[in-house]
Amino acid sequence: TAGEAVPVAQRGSWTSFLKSIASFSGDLSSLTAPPFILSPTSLTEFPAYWCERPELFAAIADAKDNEARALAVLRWFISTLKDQYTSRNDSMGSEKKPLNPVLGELFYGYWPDINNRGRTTLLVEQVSHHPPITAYVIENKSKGLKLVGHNAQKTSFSSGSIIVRQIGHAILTVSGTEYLITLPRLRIDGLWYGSPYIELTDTSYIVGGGFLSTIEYKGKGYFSGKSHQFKATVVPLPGMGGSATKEQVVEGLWHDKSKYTKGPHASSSATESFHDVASRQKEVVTVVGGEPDGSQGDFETRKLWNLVAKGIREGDYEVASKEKSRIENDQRQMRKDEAAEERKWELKHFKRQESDPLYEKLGKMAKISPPEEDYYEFLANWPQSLVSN
Ligand code: HCR
Repeated sequence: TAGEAVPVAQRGSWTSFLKSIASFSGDLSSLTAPPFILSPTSLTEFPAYWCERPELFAAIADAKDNEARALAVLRWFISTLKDQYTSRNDSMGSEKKPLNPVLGELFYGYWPDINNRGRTTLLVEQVSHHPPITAYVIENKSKGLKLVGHNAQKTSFSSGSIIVRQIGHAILTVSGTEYLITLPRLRIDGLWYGSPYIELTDTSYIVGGGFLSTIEYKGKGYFSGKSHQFKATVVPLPGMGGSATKEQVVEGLWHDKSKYTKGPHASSSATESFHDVASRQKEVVTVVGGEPDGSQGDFETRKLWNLVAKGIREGDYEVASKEKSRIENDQRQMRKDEAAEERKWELKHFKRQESDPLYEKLGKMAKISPPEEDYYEFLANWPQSLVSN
């Protein structure tokens, strides 16, 4: 039946929410949804998912050659998918609708240096409200690793599911060598029952350092009868002097285990394991305020949404929606004032650039479309509180 997981009193509003999604194209995040599906977390916190296994990120820097590094990048990337796309199901019972960040919203944090893996810092800024675009940087300075990216979504509705095309890309720099990372497409299923979950579809790429990884995503009933399947093919790029001449293939479940199925590591009778996500606990980021004394400023996500999040967590939706309206009205007023004074909101940490030469160069090697994308250049201005902590 419709809305099995929907509280009886909210079934009507859930049905009308689904109807509005079905007849809607554009910015889903701005639609009002019934309380049971609201998450107390803003989208500006999501880039932390890129590094909840900080030792796998650090391991990229320790790889001995280009080929080992390509595999280390792939292993780290695959390890982030469980956190990116299934963690709300684990913590809240289903995928929920995140808080829609305001322009200029900020999120700062770090993962401590443990066992010589180095300290990793995270900085996020909401660089656009309409459409929502989030820019981020994650850096492990002592290992020479930096990930800079931005993220937006284009949503559509197709046979009962929401299809989310991710716009944007990330560039990973490993001591001067760059890797372009593109993002998978999402299908949100389970809407009818009121318990949405994500399946990844299509293909994403990692290209750089002389290698190309092509990652194909499939749901139930394709490569096997299980959800969250992937197949990644790693090949040396022509003319890049890669040591391996043959392709390597890794197959498995991105939220669980995967193994080599082709290439030198798969040659023994018992194929070697590539990765087991659950073998390690994930490490949640430690949040740090960006003010000089380490406290949070008014635009820092946990302070900004504090009362809304509390209302959602405690089931006090009246407080939550009153506070949410207050934040939205403040924003509208700020935009009006800016227009009246003929000025524009200034980003704090990023500068938008029309095109990204690295995306174009690396994307061409893998025939990635679109051939061009804009990007947000990080201004290298980490808050002092984060660097010295
Ligand atoms: C689609 C989504 C907002 C975007 C979220 C993204 C794509 C953001 C970047 C992260 O790296 C990964 C990520 C994971 C989330 O699964 C995805 C969200 C899932 C739902 C949300 C919609 C805007 C809300 C739809 C409303 C439904 C759940 C009722």
